[in-house]
Amino acid sequence: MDIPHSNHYLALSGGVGGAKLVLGLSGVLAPDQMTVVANTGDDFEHLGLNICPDIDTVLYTLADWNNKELGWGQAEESWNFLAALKRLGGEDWFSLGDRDMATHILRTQLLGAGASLSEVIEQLSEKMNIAHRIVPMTDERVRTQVHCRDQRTLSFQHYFVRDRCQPEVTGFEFSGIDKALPSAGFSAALASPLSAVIICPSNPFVSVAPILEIPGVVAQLQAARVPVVVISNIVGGEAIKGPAAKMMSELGMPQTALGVAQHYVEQYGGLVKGFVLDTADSALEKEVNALGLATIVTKSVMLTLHDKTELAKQTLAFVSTLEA
Ligand code: FO1
Repeated sequence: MDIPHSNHYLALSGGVGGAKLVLGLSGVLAPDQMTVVANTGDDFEHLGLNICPDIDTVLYTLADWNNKELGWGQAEESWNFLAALKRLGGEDWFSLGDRDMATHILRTQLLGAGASLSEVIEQLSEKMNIAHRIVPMTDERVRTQVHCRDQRTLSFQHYFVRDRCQPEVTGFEFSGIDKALPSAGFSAALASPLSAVIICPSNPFVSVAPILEIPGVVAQLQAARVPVVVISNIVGGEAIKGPAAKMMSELGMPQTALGVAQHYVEQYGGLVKGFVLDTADSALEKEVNALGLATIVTKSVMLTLHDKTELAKQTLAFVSTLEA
């Protein structure tokens, strides 16, 4: 697949599914052809540490350090710290592995010394021999809050890990987002000629929305007439991983790839031009087209590295046909 060297792509990523496609794209695009923008709405302060799950999932995945069983944290992990913390009565609901702890401690130390999150990621990427550019959506503090039917508002990790996604959701809020600016790397990519924005198969509500809803981002993409494509995170009525389908049901939306397409059209107007459906959802293609979206139908469930690079190639070929 020959991609003009001057092409540059923005990949928006959150969670495990996003990182998988980012890995596929990194196998097809040269480092200077892609900027990966990671969601930071999942971030939180825990045990005095700055934890950045979606950044770490992308870092570990591109470094091939990731724990393939869990989807998060590091491979070959041990849990001695966590067991010792539990023995002393510390909070052990959020599992921090011994190797993973090094990332959190170093990041907390660097941030405490005045480094930006972008600078921390650059330093970690360099140590992990990651050539492709990963930037946070913002260097400011943005935190996803989950509004629940029982009137509680939960921080994301309390909802997702401590309460195991059990509470019924009624909506989301991204505290701090109205004052947040795109990170320098994100801004630079938005200001440069972009071939496309690839919204990786992540949860639209809590992984993609925080990135797109940073003030000015959607407007800048629309003004620059950049083709934007979404790879559906719902396949055959299910989320590959995580609570997206459950959230859709609780929000009164159809838990289908069509429901995802409708959400993007309703939420972001004409921003999204293309939608990638899995072969399991080929019957929905005409209805997605009726929303004004171009489509391809392909294998989008990524189990092997080959699956990831194939989906990356299909997506890149697809976006080259899209008119912004
Ligand atoms: N997810 C869990 O379901 N349980 C955990 O104990 C857990 C620990 C954890 C530690 C570090 C890290 O980077 C991620 C971790 N995650 C855990 C995943 C995390 O909740 C992410 O926010 C999700 O991957 C969704 O993006």
